[in-house]
Amino acid sequence: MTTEYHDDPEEDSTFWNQGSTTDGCCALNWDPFGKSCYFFSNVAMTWDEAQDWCTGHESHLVILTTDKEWDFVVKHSAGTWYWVGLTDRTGKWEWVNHTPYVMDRRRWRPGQPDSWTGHGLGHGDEDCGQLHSDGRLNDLHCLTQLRYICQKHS
Ligand SMILES: [Ca+2]
Repeated sequence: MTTEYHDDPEEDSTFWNQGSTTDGCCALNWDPFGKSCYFFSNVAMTWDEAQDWCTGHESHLVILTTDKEWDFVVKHSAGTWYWVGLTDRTGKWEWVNHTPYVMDRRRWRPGQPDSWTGHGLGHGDEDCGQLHSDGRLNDLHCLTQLRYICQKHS
């Protein structure tokens, strides 16, 4: 006797909803949240190399706008340092899509950003934004090798 599995509409809808329509579909190793997919890297590289990697994968270094996005990313990044898509190389902090960053002190570690120059990494101060292990921001020299978070709009 054959099963009626394939004729059961509930089974079908369960199957189709597994990707979750509100979260969209994400590639393997990319995590869905809201209308985006996020990639938390396991390897470390400079800020520019990280942004190039993201761009090569149809994404960009993560842009954090809403409290919900912050909560999601901080939860997934806890305990590790990651590059995010924030830099003040042009003289003012902005996101990688060139939208201005509105300074929000509660998102930064105490005393940061400090544009520190004692990093020993050569020319310049700290111009690139990093999510610290405590979920708050710090500025680091862009040549520092860190893991990174890419964001892709699904
Ligand atoms: Ca700093």
